[in-house]
Amino acid sequence: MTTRRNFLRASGGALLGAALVSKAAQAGVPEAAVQSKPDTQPLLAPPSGRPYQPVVTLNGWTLPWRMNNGWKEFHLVAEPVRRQMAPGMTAHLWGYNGQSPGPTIECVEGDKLRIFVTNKLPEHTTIHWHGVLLPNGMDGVGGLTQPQIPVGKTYVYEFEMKHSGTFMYHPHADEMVQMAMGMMGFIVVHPKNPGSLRVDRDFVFLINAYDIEPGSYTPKVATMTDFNLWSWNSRVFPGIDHLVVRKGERVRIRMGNLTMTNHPIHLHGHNFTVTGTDGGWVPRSAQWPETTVDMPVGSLRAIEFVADNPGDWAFHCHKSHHVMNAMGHNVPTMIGVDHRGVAERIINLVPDYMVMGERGMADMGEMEMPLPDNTLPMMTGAGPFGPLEMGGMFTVVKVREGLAKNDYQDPGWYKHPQGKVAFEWNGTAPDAKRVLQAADSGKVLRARKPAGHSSH
Ligand SMILES: [Cu+2]
Repeated sequence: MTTRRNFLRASGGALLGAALVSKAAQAGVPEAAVQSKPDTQPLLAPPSGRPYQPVVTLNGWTLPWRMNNGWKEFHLVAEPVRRQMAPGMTAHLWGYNGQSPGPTIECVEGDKLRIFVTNKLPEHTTIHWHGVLLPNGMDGVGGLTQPQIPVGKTYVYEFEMKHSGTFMYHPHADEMVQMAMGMMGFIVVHPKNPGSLRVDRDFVFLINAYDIEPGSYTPKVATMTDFNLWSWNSRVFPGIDHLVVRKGERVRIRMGNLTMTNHPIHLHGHNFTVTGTDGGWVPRSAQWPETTVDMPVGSLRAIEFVADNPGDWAFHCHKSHHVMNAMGHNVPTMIGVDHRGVAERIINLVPDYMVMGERGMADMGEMEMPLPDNTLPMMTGAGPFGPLEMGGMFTVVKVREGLAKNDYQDPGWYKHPQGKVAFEWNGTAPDAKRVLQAADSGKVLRARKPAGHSSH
């Protein structure tokens, strides 16, 4: 006689059997997805597991997973990669699954993660899960909590994601070299309740920096502070994609800093609050308005704002040397130095000789200078009104009316309403008394910066 109780027991047994079969069938390591493009990839809506609102990884992508008996299984492959940092310049870096940074890992509070890590680098490595609260032996500190993963081997990390939030992963083995080579990735743990902490658009990127001689491909790994490429997700202006948002939407931008210095990240046209760090979410009562958030080294910040002001809003690091590309450094300050005459005499001897900088360096933004292979102009980019004169950690938040819900396509430059753009005054102006007379200004301004400065 089949009672309900017996039936349940029997079907339970059958389920267990089926599970065992599938576990055996799936005992292998999941295939490692690879990304070859440096463009921002479309959102990865979760095909399995708990629902959530996916994030947009700026110039990056999210790693697909497979479910296996209640575990979310991911496969990261540490390997040498080629990363286009902006059109015209490619770096030879180390990363994960074809790119630097590696793919974003997205999961949900309460998920059990099994992450396979295969080492295809020429030296050993580990992965540390920065900010994630997990068992000590899963923390990925080479020598301290595990042996380093030897070349060619695969290790497995297993832990439960106990808290939602904003985290990152990076090696804790030969760190100076491996981080200088670009090994890092983002982790987003979504809240169990998809309605809580909800925003309309959620962007993520890591702040990193490289020292790559113009004309070469591989970063100098011993550089301590004097980097020449200040990047977001291993991209520099004009290679960083724009952040496209619809007017009225609530926007979150999550950033992590894995460089050797702090970065004051500034947004124009809006104020925001810091709503989260790698330590968790900030209670509303502890939030205050800002337009710049200082990103300490080894930290993550989530900022949120309502995009209520349409336009093309600059979004950048406020250290002026970090919105420049390579070659911007050992240039003496020539402002106020009159080259006329001298230049003509040198040109007679050296036909390509070029004078720059006596009226500031704005000219460089529009000059087409011959560059060595594989480098980028120091100040570059074109906007609707002229040269942007930028590099490094600079992009644009484009706030537009009436975009579709998940439309991230570049809408082009902002069309300003009539009479709402700064304009030239064509009337008469009172004669302004100049503080410095021309004869004195040269004396006052003839300054020369020391070469090889290292404190920025
Ligand atoms: Cu900076």
